[in-house]
Amino acid sequence: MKYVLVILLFFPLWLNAQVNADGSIDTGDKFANAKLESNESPEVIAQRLEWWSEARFGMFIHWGLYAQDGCFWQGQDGRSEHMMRNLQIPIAEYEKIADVFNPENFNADKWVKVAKDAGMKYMVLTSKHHDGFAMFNSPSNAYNILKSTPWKRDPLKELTEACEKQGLKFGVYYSLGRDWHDPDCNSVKGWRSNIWDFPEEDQKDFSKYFERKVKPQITELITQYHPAIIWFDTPELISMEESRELLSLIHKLDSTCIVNQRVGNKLGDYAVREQKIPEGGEPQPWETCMTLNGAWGYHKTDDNWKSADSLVHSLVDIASKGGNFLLNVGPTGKGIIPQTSVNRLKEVGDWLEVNGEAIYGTSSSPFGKFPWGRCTKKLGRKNVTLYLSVFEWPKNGKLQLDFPVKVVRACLLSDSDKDLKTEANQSGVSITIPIKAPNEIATVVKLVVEPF
Ligand code: JFZ
Repeated sequence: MKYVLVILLFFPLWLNAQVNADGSIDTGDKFANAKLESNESPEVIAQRLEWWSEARFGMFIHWGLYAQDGCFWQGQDGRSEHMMRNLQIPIAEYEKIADVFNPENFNADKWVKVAKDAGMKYMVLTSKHHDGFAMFNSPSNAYNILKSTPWKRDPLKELTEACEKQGLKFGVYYSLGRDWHDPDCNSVKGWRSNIWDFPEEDQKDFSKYFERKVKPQITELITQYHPAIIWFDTPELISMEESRELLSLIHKLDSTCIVNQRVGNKLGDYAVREQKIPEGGEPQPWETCMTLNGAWGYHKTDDNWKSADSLVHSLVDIASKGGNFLLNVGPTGKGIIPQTSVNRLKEVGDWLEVNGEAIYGTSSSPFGKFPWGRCTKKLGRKNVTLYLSVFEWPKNGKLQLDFPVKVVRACLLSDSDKDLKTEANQSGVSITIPIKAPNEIATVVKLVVEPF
C-alpha cells in the first residue's frame, strides 16, 4: 500500500525527472540545492550580476527540432522537448527532422518585440538542447541549423542583433551533461543518455565529448555572439575539474559573461529554481524559470496556460524575495511564438507599464509575505520606498501595514499625483485606499518612509 502511494505521489514527475532510490528527484544537478562555492569574491560576482539583478524579468525560449510537429513524431506524442528520448528515436531518424526544418516565419525583431512588450529585459535561447542539435553556426560540429536544414539561417545571430537594436540582453542555454547525439555523453546509470543508439554505456568517456563538442561550441558561442549569459543545464557527470575549466575558458574570453549554477559542482554566479518559487527566497542570487503552459518546447496539444493573474503574482512574489523570473515560450516549427503566449505576456507587460517601478531595480522585502500581497523596496538617498503589491484588495477601504514606519508620502503607482491618507496606529500604519481595487490583478501602493 505504502509502495503504491509513493509511486502515485511521484508519478507526475516521472515524465521529466527520474526518482532516485532515496526519494529525491534526479534533475541532472546533484548540487541543485547547495550553496554556491565560487572562488571569486561575492563583490566580483555582484558586479557581474549588476544589470541582471536590476532586470528581474526575462524570456526563456525553447526552440529546436522537436518543435517541427509540436513534439509529435510519426503521429506519436513525444510529450515534450525530450521527444527524442521519450520515443527512443534513432539518430538517423531524428536527423531527418532537420532535413525539413524550415521556419520561414521566423522574425527575430518580432520575437524580441514580444519580450520587450512583456516588460522583459533579457532573453535566453536554447543554443543546443539534449538532442544535441546546434541552433547556431557551429564550425566544429556539422549537426547544426546552418549545415543541416534547408533554412540555412542563423537565429542566434539574428536574435543577437535584434536584442542589441531593441535594448535587451541576450543569453544562451546550453545542455551540458545531456547530449543524445554524441556517442560519449554518458549519465548516471545511463538514465539520461542515448542508450538506444549507443548501448555501451561503460565505454563512454565524458571527457572525450567535453573536448570534442562542449569546449569548441562554448568558444564559438562566445566569440561569435558575445552572450551576456550562458545558461547551462543538466551538469550530470561533469567533474569539478571540468566545471572549473569551462568557467575559466568562458571568463578568459569574456569576464562579464554570467554563468548559472548548472555549470555544475557548486560553481556559477547564481542559483536556479525550476517551476517553483522558494518559500523564503534564497540567501544567494537566484532565478526561477517557469513554463507558460506544460512543456518547455512547443507542444501542439498543450493548452494548460497559466493566467495573467498568476504570472504577475509570481513575478511580484519572486521580486519580493530578491529573485529573477525567467518565463518560457516555445515557438513553433514555423518560427512563430504561439498567440496565447503573446497575449498572456502582453497582459503582464501592460501591468508592468504602470507598475514596473515596483519590480525593476528593487530588492527583497524586509517583511516576507502579507495576507494581502507582497512588498518590494528601494533605498533612496534620504528615504526608503516600499512598494506594496496588493493581490487581495481589502473590502473596508483600509490597508494595514503592521510595521512601525514614519510615512513621508503614500500614493498608488497608477495614480501617483494623488496622495493617500495614512494614519499611524498601535501596530503600524493604516492607509486609506479606494473601496474598489483599481487593478484586479494587483494594485501597487507606493509608500515612502523614513529609514528604519
Ligand atoms: C531541464 C530540461 O530537461 C528541460 O527540457 C528544460 O530545458 C529545463 C529548463 O531544464 O529539465 C530539468 C532540469 C532541472 C529540474 C527539472 C527538469 N529540476 O531542478 O527540478
